[in-house]
Amino acid sequence: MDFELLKKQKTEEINAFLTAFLPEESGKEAVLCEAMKYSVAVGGKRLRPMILLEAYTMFGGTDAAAQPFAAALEMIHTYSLVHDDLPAMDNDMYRRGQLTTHAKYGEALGVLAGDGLLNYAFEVMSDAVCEQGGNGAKAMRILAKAAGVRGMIAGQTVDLEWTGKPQTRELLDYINERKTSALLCSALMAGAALAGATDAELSVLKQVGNYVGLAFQIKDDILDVIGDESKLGKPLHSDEKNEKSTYVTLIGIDGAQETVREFSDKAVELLDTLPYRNPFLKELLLSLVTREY
Ligand code: GRG
Repeated sequence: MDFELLKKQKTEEINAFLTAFLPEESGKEAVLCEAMKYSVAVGGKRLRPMILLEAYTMFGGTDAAAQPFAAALEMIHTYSLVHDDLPAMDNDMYRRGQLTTHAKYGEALGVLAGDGLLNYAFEVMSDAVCEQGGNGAKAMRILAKAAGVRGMIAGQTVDLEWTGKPQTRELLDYINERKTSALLCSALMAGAALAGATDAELSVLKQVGNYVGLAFQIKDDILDVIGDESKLGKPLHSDEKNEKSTYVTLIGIDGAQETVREFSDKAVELLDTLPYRNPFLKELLLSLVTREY
């Protein structure tokens, strides 16, 4: 089947189980569940859950055991976007073509919906660990560390601290490896771990994810300058507005494009050293370089 069609079908499958894992809008806290659902349902490419599920398949997984972890990862990713959009951080009003959560529900619910998504992700994963056993605890540990204080939250902290100040490439890589690569690495690693991959294989996937994440972030920075707002679903020039250094400000658009290609080639080269194949996953990782949103 054609790659784009297959991707669309897989996205729809993810959307269906993701919605099913979210808390029902009931009780006096219904508005919290509504804001959580809104944050997730407004769109998104579902890349991280898709990568997790594809890594699971690549290493021999055949059942639905990876779904709670894929859903939890998208909840964690969504919480990070919801909090990143808050007035205290980037203060953005639009994302995924819709009002951001705080713009629609107010700042307090923006904070709480993000908190809710992060916490619920761990409820969903710990339920799966208790009910399914297997390698679930290992997968949950991988995801927790990637999202945590030495991972994504560290990247965001250092990013905010250095906003408005000139950055070196080394510092930018430090930020990008944590803010962006960490979750993408964890998607590959958690999926593979659930299917029983060895620590040596997980270490290769970590390097693959790192390159994919760096390429993905630099592409994001390029799109923020020369992308199409209607495709991106958010205004351009947010990095300029927030006085952020990026690969584009450091080495220009052409240099940044070249670096995206270089990192993406390295990712695929490393993926090919593994003894298993998943052509869809490979194409998905390659497609991140040419993406327009
Ligand atoms: C608030 C702890 C905390 C972290 C926030 C995710 C993040 C860190 C900031 C958002 C801004 C940003 C540039 C993040 C880097 C990762 C990235 C490019 C996210 C967007 O991911 P996509 O393109 O988004 O997969 P969709 O909407 O498709 O899910």
